[in-house]
Amino acid sequence: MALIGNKEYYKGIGEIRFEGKESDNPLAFKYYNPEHMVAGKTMRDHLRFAVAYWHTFCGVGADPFGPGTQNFPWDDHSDAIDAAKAKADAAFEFITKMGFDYFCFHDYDLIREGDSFSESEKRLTTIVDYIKEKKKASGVKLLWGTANCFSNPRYMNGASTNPDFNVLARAGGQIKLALDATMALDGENYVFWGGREGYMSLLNTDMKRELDHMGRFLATARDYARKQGFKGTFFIEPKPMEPMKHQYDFDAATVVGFLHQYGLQDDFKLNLEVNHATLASHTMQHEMEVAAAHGMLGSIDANRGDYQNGWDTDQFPNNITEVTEAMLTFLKAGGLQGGGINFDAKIRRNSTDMDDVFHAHIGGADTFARALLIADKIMTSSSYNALRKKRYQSFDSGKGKEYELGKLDLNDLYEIARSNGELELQSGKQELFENIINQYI
Ligand code: XLS
Ligand code: NI
Ligand code: NI
Repeated sequence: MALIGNKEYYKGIGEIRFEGKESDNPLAFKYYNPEHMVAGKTMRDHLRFAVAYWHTFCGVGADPFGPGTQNFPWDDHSDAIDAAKAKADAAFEFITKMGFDYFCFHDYDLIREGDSFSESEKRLTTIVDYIKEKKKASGVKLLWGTANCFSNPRYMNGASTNPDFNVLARAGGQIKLALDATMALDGENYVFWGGREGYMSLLNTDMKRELDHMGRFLATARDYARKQGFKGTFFIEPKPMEPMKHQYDFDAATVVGFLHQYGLQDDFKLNLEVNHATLASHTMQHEMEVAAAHGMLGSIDANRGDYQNGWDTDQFPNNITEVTEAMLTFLKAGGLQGGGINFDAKIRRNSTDMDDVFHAHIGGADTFARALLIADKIMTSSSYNALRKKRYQSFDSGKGKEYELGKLDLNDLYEIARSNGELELQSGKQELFENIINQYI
């Protein structure tokens, strides 16, 4: 294995390999077999797993009731650059051992922000150069980069939607640097998650003006990156709330409308996150269907919520029914457009061993792999597709077909209604559909 730094952080753990579901080795994949062909592609090419830098190498488990519980050896360095390099060594060791192809980052996951804008810029350049080398040596790629425009107190009233223009400009400066870093690392996409783009109270908010500012801001960022030759896709990651009471990128349908309103629809697609879907009172499958219906199913942030709690718990995925339903939509849509499956998930605060994060990613990858296999079986061997198609068969020929082609007006419908008389009820057969999913699991 290609370790660049000489220190090994995840001691005693080798490369995680596929051993099949009969294996009792906890540090092996049971379902994720990267080279296995499903629906014309390898699992690796379908799923394009990515590790989220922020949770896996930065998140120490702090919560509102207590400090972190993880003791990351790379955090021991007092010098920001030493700490960032050590963290990058650990990150690339982990990603390589997992056998994943991708990672994702926020600018200040890579290195601590400096005391001034120009100090931060200097630090970012230094660590990007270092990571460039790590990428080259390991073959690990960047699925997407993004900027953290939500943690620093200066963004407490928003970044591109801040009522103070100078804060908006500061965010613009930061995003320019984050785009530069993403392009320097051959990032395949760039994400905007509007963490504080929303409001705490409408009483002090001019919503229309803030939306206009956000639309213009995204266009400005796009124009800059395109001018530098960036060919990748921009993703918006919807989330309805948290940290704000209300976030403008509420859900997939809201964002699709917003992108069209501001002329961004040709450059932007969606990065959908399971726990954000559930916070918006949707299923992940719903969000994916909406995105796919508009040709905007770009990428996935994989995790799960807790159905008894109402916040973004970001747990690793393990709900096979939920993920299977999502993978049905995934296959129907022909996969993701440019993106991959990023584990935007964190281990629990009381998971404190260095191997816990391996168990977490193995479980997440196996859940997606297993769901992909099941969904493919459902699509190819069950009556699922035929049953679904049959519900719409009245549109396949005759008057239904004419209607779809736009050939009937309201008077035509009136005539058909009159001559039909009363209609027989057509069952939706939901329980049968549910049983098919269960049968193939
Ligand atoms: C937070 C978001 C965040 C984005 C990237 O809820 O999921 O982690 O994925 O800024
Ligand atoms: Ni996310
Ligand atoms: Ni999230």
